[in-house]
Amino acid sequence: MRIQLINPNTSADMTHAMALSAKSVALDSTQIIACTPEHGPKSIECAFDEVIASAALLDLIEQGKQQGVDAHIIACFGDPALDAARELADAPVIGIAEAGFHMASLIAHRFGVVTTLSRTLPASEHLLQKYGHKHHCSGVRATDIPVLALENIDPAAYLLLKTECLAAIEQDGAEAIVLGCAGMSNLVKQLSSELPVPIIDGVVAAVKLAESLHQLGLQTSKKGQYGQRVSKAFTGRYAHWSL
Ligand code: 2AL
Repeated sequence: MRIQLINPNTSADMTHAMALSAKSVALDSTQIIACTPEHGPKSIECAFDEVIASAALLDLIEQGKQQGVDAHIIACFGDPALDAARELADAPVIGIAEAGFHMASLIAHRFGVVTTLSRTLPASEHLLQKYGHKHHCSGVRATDIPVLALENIDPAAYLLLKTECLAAIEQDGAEAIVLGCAGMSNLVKQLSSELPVPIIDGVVAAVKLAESLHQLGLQTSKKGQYGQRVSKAFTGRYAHWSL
C-alpha cells in the first residue's frame, strides 16, 4: 500500500519529522510518500494560512492521484481542504484532526484536545461540531506555542504542553488527549510515558485508519457530496483545473 502523507505547510523539517512518526507505525508493506508544497505559509495558524495553503495542497492531492496512491493524509490539525480533496480523490482522504477524534472516542468516554495558539481554539471547536464529536470532548486547550517552535521544542515549551495536558485531565475530566498539531507527533512517546491517560497523535492515527480502509477495499464514495466536482472552465493561474 502507498500512503501520500501531505504536510500542507512548507516546513520540510516538519514533513520529515511526521514521516518518521508515520513510518514507525506503518506496516512493512506500507510505503509512506511524504510531501511538502512548494508554495504557501511556513506554518498554518489561522484561517488565512489555511486558505492560501489549500491551493497547493489540492495540487499535491492531484499529483498523488496521478501516481495511483492508495490513500492521502492531510497532516495539519485544521484538516484544511478536506472536503475539496475528497471531491478530487478516489482513494480515501483522512484529516489528522478527524482521525485523532475518531480514535480517541473509541478508547475514552471524553477526550481533551491540546493545541498550539489560542486563536485556533474556535477552529478546533468547529471541527468537533462538524464531525459530531463535540459531546465526546471535555474541552480544547491552547498552549500558545507557535507551530514552528515545536520543531526543536525547548524544555520550557515542553513543560507548558505537559501542564496543559495535565490540566485537561485533572480540571476538565479528559480521559485521553488528542494532540492538536502535526508538529507534536514526535512528542507523543514522551508525553505518553509521563501522563496517566492515552495520548493520541492524529498522524499515526490517520496512517492506521488509512491501512484499515485499504485492507477493507473501501474508497471515497463518489455519490453525493464527494462526487466529481462540477465541470467548468478555470482561468488564469488555476486554468489547469478546467474540467
Ligand atoms: C497546525 C498543524 O498541524 N500544522 C500547521 O502548520 N499548523 N496545527 C495547529 N493547530 O496550528
